[in-house]
Amino acid sequence: MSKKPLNDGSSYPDLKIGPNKHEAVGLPGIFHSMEPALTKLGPSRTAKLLTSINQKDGFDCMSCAWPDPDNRKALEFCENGAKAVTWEATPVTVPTAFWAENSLTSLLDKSEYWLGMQGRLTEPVFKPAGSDHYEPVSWERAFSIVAEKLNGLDSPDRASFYTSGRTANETAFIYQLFVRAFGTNNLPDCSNMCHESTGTALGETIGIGKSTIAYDDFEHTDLIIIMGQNPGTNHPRMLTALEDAKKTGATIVAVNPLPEAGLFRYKNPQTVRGLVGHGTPLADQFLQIRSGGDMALLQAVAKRVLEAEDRAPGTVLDHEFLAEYTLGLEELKAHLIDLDEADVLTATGLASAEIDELAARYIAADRTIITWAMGLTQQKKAVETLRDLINLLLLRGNIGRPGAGASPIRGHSNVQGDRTMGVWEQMSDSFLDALGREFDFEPPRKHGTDALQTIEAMQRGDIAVFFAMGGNFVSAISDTQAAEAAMRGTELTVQVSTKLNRSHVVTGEAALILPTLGRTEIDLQRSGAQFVSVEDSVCAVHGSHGRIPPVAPGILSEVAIVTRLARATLGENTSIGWVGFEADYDVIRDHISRVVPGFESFNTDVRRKGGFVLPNGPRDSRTFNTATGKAMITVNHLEPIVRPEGRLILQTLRSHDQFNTTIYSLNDRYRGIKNGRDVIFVNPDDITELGLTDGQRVDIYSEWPGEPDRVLPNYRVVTYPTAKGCAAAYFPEANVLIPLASSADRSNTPVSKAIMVRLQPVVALVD
Ligand SMILES: Nc1nc2c(c(=O)[nH]1)N[C@H]1C(S)=C(S)[C@@H](COP(=O)(O)OP(=O)(O)OC[C@H]3O[C@@H](n4cnc5c(=O)[nH]c(N)nc54)[C@H](O)[C@@H]3O)O[C@H]1N2
Ligand SMILES: Nc1nc2c(c(=O)[nH]1)N[C@H]1C(S)=C(S)[C@@H](COP(=O)(O)OP(=O)(O)OC[C@H]3O[C@@H](n4cnc5c(=O)[nH]c(N)nc54)[C@H](O)[C@@H]3O)O[C@H]1N2
Ligand SMILES: [Mo]
Repeated sequence: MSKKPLNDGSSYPDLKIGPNKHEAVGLPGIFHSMEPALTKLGPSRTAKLLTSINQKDGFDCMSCAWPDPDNRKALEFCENGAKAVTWEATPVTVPTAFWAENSLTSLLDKSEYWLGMQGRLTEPVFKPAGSDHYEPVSWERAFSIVAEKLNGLDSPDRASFYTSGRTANETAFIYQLFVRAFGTNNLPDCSNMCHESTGTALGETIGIGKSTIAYDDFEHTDLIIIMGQNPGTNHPRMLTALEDAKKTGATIVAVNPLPEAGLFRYKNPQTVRGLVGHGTPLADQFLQIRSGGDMALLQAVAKRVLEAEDRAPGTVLDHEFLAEYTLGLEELKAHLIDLDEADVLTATGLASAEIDELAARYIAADRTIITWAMGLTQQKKAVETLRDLINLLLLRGNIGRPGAGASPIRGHSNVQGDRTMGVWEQMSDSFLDALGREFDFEPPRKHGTDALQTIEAMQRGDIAVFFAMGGNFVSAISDTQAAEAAMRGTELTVQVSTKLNRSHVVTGEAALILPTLGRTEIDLQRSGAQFVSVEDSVCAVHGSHGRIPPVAPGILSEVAIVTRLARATLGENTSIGWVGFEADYDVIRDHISRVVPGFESFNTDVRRKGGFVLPNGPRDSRTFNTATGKAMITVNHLEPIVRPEGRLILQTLRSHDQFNTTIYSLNDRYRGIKNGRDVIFVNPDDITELGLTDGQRVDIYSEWPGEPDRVLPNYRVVTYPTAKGCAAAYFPEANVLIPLASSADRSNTPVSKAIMVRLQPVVALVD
């Protein structure tokens, strides 16, 4: 079995633990963000990059899907955006000699951090079956290798085409077109591991799996409830929106097992007060919930809202809204009468008074927004939890009016747009009809495999070719060892990437790496410099224009890679004009305008400063495109997580210095971690109860019925104010602990936030 990156403990001899922080950004934030840029890029390239990020004529920051305000500041980026940009725009490249010098076997021992630090990929490389080395190949040869393999399959369903959410709209559209013209719906994506639960829950309750708010709504709201989200690290520019909301009088409530720095106080580096003062206090109430307890909390608040209405009829519920736009209120009332407060307290770890306070805030607020991210979506009961979240909003008509709404905060910068463009294994018939009409072919109708199903299909030998448009699938998916074994069982793996990662090292029999341009770079085609577009968390679509010259000659854009692969695979005689797509991305946008609703004047709208906002039924007109035409209030059965004696509920999360599987540095500043990642954060009472001590080294075991225990060896116990009974460790390392079978009901997202573990001491005290 191959060695895992970054988890053998001894790789971090300089690990240091300090106190966790209660405030985010300010001077250290800016300093940390400028430092890597200045040292690697030089001042003039840095200035060009940093003044283009998220500007109306610049490129879209690839660090998250947080929207841009209409009124942009001169520097519209955060520390972590600057890290993402400089990581991509580094002038360091992987030299040709690298491939001869480094065998795949030797690269298996390298960490994600090391792999990423080798620099940008600049030439296509091929690993033939039986060889332990990649070797440079021409682009033409690379495409013919893939095309021959694809065309030799006995069914198109034996190939799978993954997408990571950085891919722009134009690329995503022609990529799914190619995949469907080839004949399969096998289009797994990172969203399967991310906000899939959101899409499932919102689709069936309000008819669209997207946010029902606009950026401005933060300025018009009374109450913002932030659930299962760490904006200080993962969406830092959201802190500015929260700060602005505070100024207009909004109250903020945070629900999280961890006291994340950004939830409490924000020192805005764009303001004098933020630079030299104490910053702005954010959360007015912090509910330190147990992992997986949100469904119980949401039901308990809804029950209190209904009880308040009983006490003062006609004053609490939005009766007009409920009568006109929803179905299911009576069933919910009947269901919640039986909600057992003792179950709620066990599941949440909260006191009744804390829940009373939240309910009182919710009832007092005329307008409420609830935002959420992975703390809610990567749970076994994620879909039900989000259905309960929608119930709570519907009770007081908090959807489809200013300052109110449901707001999933997306992860990857264009993960939402990729879905809009058809990257999904289960696109609707109406989309497939429109696609088939536009390009004169019959798209396949059988649903494809999602991310977990792809690994399972590989295990059965059903997938022979795995093609990835970006990302780092073997590292990002759960059950690392099973996933790696499955990937090795394929015949050909192909990665379109900017930089090296684990997925280039754990390959099928044969493997290809196709280097591509990043979003920061100028993309010159026959008709001139091209731009692409992205959709943010609040459904705004805008252009992204590369600003610096490509890091090396000969790297193709993602669009060029798709069109050339399509021509090599499908032949020149298809009715689809691939050559024209590559020459001029406007041609692609014209096709999109006839296939995807909301994009009718795409080429005009995207050229408007700031872009355009897509139509959204619930937000715009309280139109709910569900099976019944109404917003659905639903009944969801609570199944609190039972924690056996001596076990902890482990969540896997991001450090401040990583982007998913990309590790920028070994520090996690807000949580007090320096020079290492092999730490498990545990509540001090649990440390005592388990007979452990702070600083002790433990092996982390996860248990799954009928399977041998999985283990993550040699982690340092760190005393941390997490909720009692809950622990935390970093992903992707901790993915070894999550069984493939552990996935959310119905959305099939890996349960990355609630893994039952036991800790076994390995050595007495170190340091
Ligand atoms: N700098 C940076 N930015 C990023 C990313 C990155 O890796 N680095 N990743 C991008 C991507 S793809 C995504 S999806 C987003 C992710 O953004 P987040 O969802 O903020 O990311 P996580 O680190 O997974 O943090 C999950 C949060 O949920 C909390 N949590 C865990 N379990 C529970 C629970 O049961 N209930 C509640 N209420 N809270 C819980 C955790 O304590 C943590 O604060 O960020 C995007 N932006
Ligand atoms: N245990 C656990 N597992 C998780 C999560 C968790 O919270 N816990 N979070 C899940 C979530 S929310 C997500 S979104 C997934 C992320 O899964 P992925 O999207 O697959 O992973 P990333 O780490 O974002 O991918 C990084 C790689 O993308 C490539 N890349 C970067 N920029 C570009 C570009 O412009 N073009 C191309 N073609 N390639 C590029 C680089 O080679 C880089 O190494 O992970 C999931 N896995
Ligand atoms: Mo994500």
